[in-house]
Amino acid sequence: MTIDEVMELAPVVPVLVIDNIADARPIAEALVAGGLRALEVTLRTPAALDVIREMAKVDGAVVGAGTVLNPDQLEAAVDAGARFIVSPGLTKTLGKAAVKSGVPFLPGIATAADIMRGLDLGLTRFKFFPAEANGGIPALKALAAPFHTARFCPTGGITEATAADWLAIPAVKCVGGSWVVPKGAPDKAKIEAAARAAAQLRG
Ligand code: 3PG
Ligand code: 3PY
Repeated sequence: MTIDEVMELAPVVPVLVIDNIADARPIAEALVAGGLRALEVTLRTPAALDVIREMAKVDGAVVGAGTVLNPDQLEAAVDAGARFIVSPGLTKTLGKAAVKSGVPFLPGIATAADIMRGLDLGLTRFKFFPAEANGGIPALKALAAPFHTARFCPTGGITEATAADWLAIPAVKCVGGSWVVPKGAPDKAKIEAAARAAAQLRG
C-alpha cells in the first residue's frame, strides 16, 4: 500500500488515544463498520503498541501509528503491525529511516521549510499539524500554493462541523481528527454512527 492509497481509504483518519487494550478491537470494528478503514493509533499511551497488534487483526482495518518521533519508535510500530506511520513533525533522522524502511509515511509540517525538508527526502504527502492553531484553512491554502506536488492531511482542531470545508481544498486528500472516538468506555453504536457520518463527508 502507498501513502496515497492510505489517504484515499476514507475522507477522515480517526486519531486514536487508547488506554485499554480491551477497547482496541471493539473500536476498530465499529470504525471499519462505519466506513473508516485507516486508523491512526497514537503512541501516547503505554498500551499503544498492543492496541496496534489487536486492531491489526480486524478485517478491513489498515492500522497505522501516530506520534512517531524517532526511528526506534518507527521500528517498534512496524513490528507491531503498523502499515503506515504518522509523525507530528519531520526530522531528517526520522524521514530518512521512514524512506529507507519503505513504510507509507505521513510526517507533520507547519512551514514551507518543513515541506522543503520533505521534498529533499522525496516525500510529497504531509500532515498539516496542528491545523487550526497554525492558521486554519487560509494558512494551508497559502502554504500549499508554491508546492504543486504536495498533498495534505490536516489534523488538529478539526471537527465534524469543519471537516467538509477542509476537504474542499484541492490539495487536501483527507483530514485527521479525534472527534470520531470520544474518550471513555467505547460505545460501539455511537462510534459506528460517527464513523459513518465522517465517511460520507466528501459525498
Ligand atoms: C492530536 O494531536 O491529538 C491530533 O492532532 C488530533 O487532534 P484533535 O483532537 O484536535 O482532533
Ligand atoms: C500524530 O498523530 O502524529 C500527532 O502527534 C499529532 O496528531
